[in-house]
Amino acid sequence: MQTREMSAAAVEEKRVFSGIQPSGELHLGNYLGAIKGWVERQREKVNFFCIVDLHAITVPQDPESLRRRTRSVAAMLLAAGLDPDRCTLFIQSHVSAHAEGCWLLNCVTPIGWLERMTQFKDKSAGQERVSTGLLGYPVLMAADIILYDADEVPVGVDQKQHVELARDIAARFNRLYGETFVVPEPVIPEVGARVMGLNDPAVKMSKTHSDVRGHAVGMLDDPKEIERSFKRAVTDSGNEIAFSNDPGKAGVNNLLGIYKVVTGRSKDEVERDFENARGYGDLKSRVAEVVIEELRPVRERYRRLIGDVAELDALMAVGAERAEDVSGPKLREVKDRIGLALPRMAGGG
Ligand code: ATP
Ligand code: LTN
Repeated sequence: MQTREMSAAAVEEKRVFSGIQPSGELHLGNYLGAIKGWVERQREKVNFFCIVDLHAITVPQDPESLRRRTRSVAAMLLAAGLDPDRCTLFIQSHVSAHAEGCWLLNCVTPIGWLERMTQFKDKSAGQERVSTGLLGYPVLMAADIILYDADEVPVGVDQKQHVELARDIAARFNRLYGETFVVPEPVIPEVGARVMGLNDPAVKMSKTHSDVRGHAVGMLDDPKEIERSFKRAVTDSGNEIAFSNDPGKAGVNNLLGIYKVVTGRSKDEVERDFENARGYGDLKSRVAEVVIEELRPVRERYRRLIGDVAELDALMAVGAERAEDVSGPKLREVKDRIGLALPRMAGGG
């Protein structure tokens, strides 16, 4: 069981919460920036990982494909190495405390805090209709995190501002109603924090652009496709293979960054690996090779898991129950603090 009561030793352990949207095909950026780190963390911390389908519906979704992708992400996370015996993996909409907690936190969150969020500005720009849910997105995210008293929130750098907002909301609630929530910390991986598009290294690799040819490497792409994507990757007209902050060298920097996270080597070791490389062509095929080998077992496990929907659904049900065991009592505490939780009469009176 993944609760703090698990054992005396676990009491001292940090609690971790993170989430991923079932909003498109997962790509190498999601894998290196988030999922791989989650898999590594589960050895040492108490972890909650959530497939955030309620976040996905802040923008229009086709119901059937949302359902299919939610299962697909569950299978992908398990295939990548999340172990239900070591972490609590669940689907957000299975645990009603998230939506309910979001409402309670909405009522202590100034609207100006939300209007300032860069993701809101980006996603709402140029849209004719923007849902209230899109504005409230970070409040739901704060509920996700603080209902579990999470100490750490591993996210890509693009989500740091949202975790900081969750800190502000937790601190504000604590000030208004007394110590209730742990104030969480964002944890940003050093490299892999931002994997860039292969077609345009100035733009982060993202699900939103993954149908653009050559932009993303899908976690389920077969070796031939992966090789093709890397061959087409945009670089520069030079020939120096080294890490660099020069925007003109962003393509090579991105390729080296990917190689570094996959192999777990240091920057020096990576540069040494390419000392005798024969130009960018060689760099691209060696990066493709390590990515292909990294994703091969994930793809194979995924195929087995997605073939057994009943087993997958059963695993998600177990995750939801465990998540409820933690977030349910917290939600009751919050309602009590606010003055909502009058005892309910037996017999529905
Ligand atoms: P969207 O295009 O819908 O914004 P996304 O591809 O950015 O989606 P999310 O579901 O928002 O993916 O992110 C899931 C996790 O993957 C988050 O922790 C996020 O920071 C991380 N992540 C997403 N894209 C990248 C990337 N290019 N590099 C590193 N990490 C990333
Ligand atoms: N907004 C995040 C997903 C997300 C999340 C969370 C991450 C929803 N709730 C709680 C960490 C903790 C994203 O789009 N990557």
